[in-house]
Amino acid sequence: RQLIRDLRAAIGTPQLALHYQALYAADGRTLNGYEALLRWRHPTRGPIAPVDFIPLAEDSGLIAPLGRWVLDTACAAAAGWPAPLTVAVNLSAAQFSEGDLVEVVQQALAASGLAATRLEVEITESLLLGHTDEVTGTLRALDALGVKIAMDDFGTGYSSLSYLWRFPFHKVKIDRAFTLHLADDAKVRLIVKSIVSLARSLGLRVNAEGVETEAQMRLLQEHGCDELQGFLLARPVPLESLAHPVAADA
Ligand code: G
Ligand code: G
Ligand code: MN
Ligand code: NA
Repeated sequence: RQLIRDLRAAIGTPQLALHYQALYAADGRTLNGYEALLRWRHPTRGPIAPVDFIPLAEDSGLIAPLGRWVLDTACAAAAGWPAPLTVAVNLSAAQFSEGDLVEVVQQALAASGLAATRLEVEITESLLLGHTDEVTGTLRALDALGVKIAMDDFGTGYSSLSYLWRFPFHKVKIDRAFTLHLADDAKVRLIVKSIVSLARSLGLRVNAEGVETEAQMRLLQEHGCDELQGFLLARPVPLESLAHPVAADA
């Protein structure tokens, strides 16, 4: 398809860029780091959302070079931020099937000089479904390097509880569907309370996604979430637009 050819040609050009969305501590002020989010501005079609082109990349084998570019670019960006700010990168299932993901991550870290502990990878529950064996070894190897592993979109997938037990997660990201209904649905508040309590007892940190209102932020703080992310606090922006705190001597 033409779009696949266009995507292949776009890798490494300004058409493809990472935007960065700030992740804040529960106080809503202390910056923890950023999530890198891929953006494609097609020369004639304009912006195309990741949900529309990532599947194309996965089916066409382009996800390997694209995923490598994302990791290289995100690590290089984060190496320019003051420590201990982190960068979170989303991974897709096809990247685990390539078999060389650990090497790709190591190369991105080595080339950028970023400490492994400042890189976080985000994977979804659905990614783990049916891929458990090949993913287990890879996640253990990433964990051994010091890379942090977050479960993205938590609570919307399948069989999430056994995944928390079987894989070396450091963080769960509560899906924004929960945040959306937090203020008007007592059941949702109970679910969030249970997720936080479960994560706590397993030693995991809890991020809440999709924070759009002050009321949501307050409830998430009251429920003991460790990290907040959402348009209320920051939208994803290009690297040049980040206003993170500079090191004291800079
Ligand atoms: O930024 P936006 O809401 O459009 O992202 C939509 C989806 O695309 C999210 O689920 C996000 O995880 C995914 N996504 C964004 N950037 C990347 C990326 O670099 N790699 C992969 N595999 N998924 C991404
Ligand atoms: O699936 P994942 O969590 O990686 O998706 C991240 C996506 O969520 C990004 O595309 C980002 O643009 C989007 N996002 C981040 N914060 C908010 C928010 O407060 N509201 C909504 N609707 N989307 C958000
Ligand atoms: Mn994510
Ligand atoms: Na998510």
